[in-house]
Amino acid sequence: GLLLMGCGGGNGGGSATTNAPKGDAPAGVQERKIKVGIGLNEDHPEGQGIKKFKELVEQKSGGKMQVQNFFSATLGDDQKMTEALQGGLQEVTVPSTSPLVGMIKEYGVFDLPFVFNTEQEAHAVLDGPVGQKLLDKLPEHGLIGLAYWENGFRNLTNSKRPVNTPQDFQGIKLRTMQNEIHLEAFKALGANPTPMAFSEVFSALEGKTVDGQENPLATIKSNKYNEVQPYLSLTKHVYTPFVFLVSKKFWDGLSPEEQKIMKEAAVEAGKYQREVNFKENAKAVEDLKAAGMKVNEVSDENRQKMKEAVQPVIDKYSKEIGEDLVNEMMAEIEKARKK
Ligand code: KDG
Repeated sequence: GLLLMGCGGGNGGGSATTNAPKGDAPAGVQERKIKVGIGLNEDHPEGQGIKKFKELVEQKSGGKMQVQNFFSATLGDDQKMTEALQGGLQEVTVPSTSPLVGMIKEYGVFDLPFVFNTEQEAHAVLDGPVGQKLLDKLPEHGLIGLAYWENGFRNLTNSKRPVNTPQDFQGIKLRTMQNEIHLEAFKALGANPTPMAFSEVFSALEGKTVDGQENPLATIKSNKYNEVQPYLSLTKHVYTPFVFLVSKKFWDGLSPEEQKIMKEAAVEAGKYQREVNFKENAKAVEDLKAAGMKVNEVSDENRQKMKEAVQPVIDKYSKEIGEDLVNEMMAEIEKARKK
């Protein structure tokens, strides 16, 4: 399970710094090598998050636990890295939850379109009992989930036209993540979606294999999609998170002290990562406009019409995922809205 046992009260040499001699490591901490891989690059808030994770783990372990970060899918895409964790060939990855849905259908709650209105609502669900229930499903698949990080609200870019209404999706060839709810939702809107691993997206856009893609602003900016996509439409059609995954094979070999260091670092770096993401998002639209993109807002009325177009998909997948879980999530969102 995810509970950290035997941590006792103190954390030994918890005040050790990165440069501390290895002898100062807290009790129960050995030399460890931790390979962390993500699909995004090091400027992206997720990249900054794993840099923070490295700093924290090395600090808390007195330099004994060494983290090596790999950006831009150099170790592979989300699915491949997740499999590498299951096989014990890689220690950590922080993928979108969406490609995990083929393995654990309940993660599909985060793929239902037009469910969250704000980041705060999403955080309340992710950091509450629904989020924990989903993390608890990972160990039987050889994975340990330590925290949710933020990817965020996804927006549409394309080379055809500004998208304001459901009709505007008509015929747009769209890359989606490898997730059937996304595929079905974009089909319902009249687009022509095709699933593709993240690392292939830029060249697919550049070579016009697809007309568009959808991702949070920070990704559109850090991956320079503005160079190959003239239109950005602020559809905010779905909020998808990242989940911080550790190989269970690796985790089970760690001492309780080492597990505590990993867990604390993943949670602390996650808080930092959400802040970086928030700041990045706040200025991304201006930056992308300055880089030449034509940006359009989508009115509440048109967002509502888009939601109506995908409602059959929401209904279908709410049943498949399990209506109890979906209802529990909706109740959590309502609670967060009243705050
Ligand atoms: O590092 C995460 C990326 O690999 C990926 O999850 C980004 O949202 C993403 C996408 O569109 O594939």
